[in-house]
Amino acid sequence: MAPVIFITGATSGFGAATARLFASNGWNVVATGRRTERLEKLAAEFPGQVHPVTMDLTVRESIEAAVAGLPEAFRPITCLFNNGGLALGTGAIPEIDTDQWRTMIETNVMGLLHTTLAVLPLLREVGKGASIINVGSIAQRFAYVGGNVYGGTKAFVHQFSMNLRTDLAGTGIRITSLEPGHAKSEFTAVRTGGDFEANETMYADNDPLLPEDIAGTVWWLATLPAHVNVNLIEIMPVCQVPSRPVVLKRDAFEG
Ligand code: NDP
Ligand code: 8X3
Repeated sequence: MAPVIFITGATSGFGAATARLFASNGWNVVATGRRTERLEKLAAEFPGQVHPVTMDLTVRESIEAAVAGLPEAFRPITCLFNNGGLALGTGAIPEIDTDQWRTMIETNVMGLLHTTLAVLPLLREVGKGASIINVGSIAQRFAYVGGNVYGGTKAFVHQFSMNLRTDLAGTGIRITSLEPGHAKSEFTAVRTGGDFEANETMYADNDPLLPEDIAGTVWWLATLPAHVNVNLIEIMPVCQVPSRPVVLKRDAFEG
């Protein structure tokens, strides 16, 4: 039977590129997300190889139903790509919307947890060589104005990945926290509430990571020899440069 990758957020960006790469290389793909039409289009590109499932990460029952309903050929899950997620809003505290905070936490944190729990029994059946790849972000380590809760959810992903390795010791399942920087997808359109022009501008005069770069990294991770675990990968485009913390002048302080 073909190995299977279970992908959250397969309707766009990293998830869609990863689905295409794995399906092109003979894997069976469980492609999940809320936008059913996009999933069906993806499935039509690879007849019989992509199982599209409409699934909302913020609804636990939706995740459990997706896993329970998997056809036999899509049950030996060798890789779980916990990728679905989002940032909402760019405001600094306190200029924020707490509903956006809740959505980010329910999606990036609770959605990832519930998916992991639901898929775990199938990963354990595969055992040695199986892997979980969790998408964090450089926002978990590098602070920026407006990154507040988004960065917090990704810090959760980082530490949860490390803790999960400890809990699953002896199962043979590898776990990686994959932490990308500036990458072109629909991320900025979602963050700005649907501003696709802002999305284009963000990447117009620079060379960001592309979804295919992330897909290639996921492929490398999933196909490493079974005894190798990469704990974390922080990956940026060459055009993105880490910088040191800022120092405020005295007159920048209130009062
Ligand atoms: P996209 O917006 O292009 O893709 C996000 C995916 O997440 C979509 O497929 C979307 O599917 C899915 N998703 C969002 N909310 C839900 C939900 N409630 N239920 C199910 N699926 C959901 O962005 P990216 O490809 O860039 O994002 C993928 C991951 O990478 C995210 O976790 C993001 O935080 C992270 N990331 C992105 C970076 C970037 O610069 N682009 C850098 C570092 C990390 P649908 O809307 O159909 O449900
Ligand atoms: C997305 C990267 O730095 O725009 O996770 O938040 S960043």
